[in-house]
Amino acid sequence: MLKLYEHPFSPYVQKVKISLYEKGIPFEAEVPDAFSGAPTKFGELNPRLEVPTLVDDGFAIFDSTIILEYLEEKWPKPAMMPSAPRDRARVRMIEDVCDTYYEAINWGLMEVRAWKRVTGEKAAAIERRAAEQTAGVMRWLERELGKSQWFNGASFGYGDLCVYPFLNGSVVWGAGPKAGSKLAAWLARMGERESVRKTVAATQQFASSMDALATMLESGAFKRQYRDHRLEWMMRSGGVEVVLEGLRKGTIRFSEEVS
Ligand SMILES: N[C@@H](CCC(=O)N[C@@H](CS)C(=O)NCC(=O)O)C(=O)O
Repeated sequence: MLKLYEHPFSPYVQKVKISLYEKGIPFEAEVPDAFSGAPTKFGELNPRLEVPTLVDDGFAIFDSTIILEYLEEKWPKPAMMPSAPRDRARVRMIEDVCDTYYEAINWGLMEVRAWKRVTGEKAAAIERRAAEQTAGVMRWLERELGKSQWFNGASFGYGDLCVYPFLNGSVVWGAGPKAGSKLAAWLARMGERESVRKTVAATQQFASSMDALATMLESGAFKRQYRDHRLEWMMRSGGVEVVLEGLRKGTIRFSEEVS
């Protein structure tokens, strides 16, 4: 059986889970011991120490986009990817914006609100930047949706499962789409799908752990990964001091060096 190393909160994991459920592929899920940044057995499967990591009969694959491609190629039915080359390019662009731009906004809010990297006026200023950026990305998504019911085109698919985890992240932070908007209607349609319901239900078991995060960060149990777009987000959104403080305290890490 496929094994998915995951964390239910991870939007990248959620993309993969929605696809697995939609395709009806059985899998077992495990949260790895990976988030302190210290070397563990998990590092042999994924040197980046990231989830999702999918293991198929001893073959380990990292990165949600690569995993989704693998699933599509090995289990082509039902297809998640649209068939027309333009639509395929379009949904891949939507995925890229969500993975490398939208994700950082929700991640940054978590750094401030849950991990409590900053408080008071400094936190409020960073949150204001996040609110502006969220509104912007939602305007962009509304345009991408256009008159369609689905990001994928005529029916649900890849474009939709790539947007959902990020838009739902905004909902979790109290910044969901405006009532009555096209995006709100799309979100409601997504919420009716069993694949989405199961994926979201799995987050519940970890919901209560949110309160302890700031203390756990101080204890060294977590070393947060400030890689590429996340680092850029923190720098551009007023969090230079957050980065410097995290480096001083050793509570942040960058991408692993390949060797
Ligand atoms: N590009 C990767 C990103 C995966 C990623 O960033 N995963 C996060 C969880 S959302 C992670 O495992 N971070 C490790 C850490 O924070 O230590 C993908 O698409 O799978």
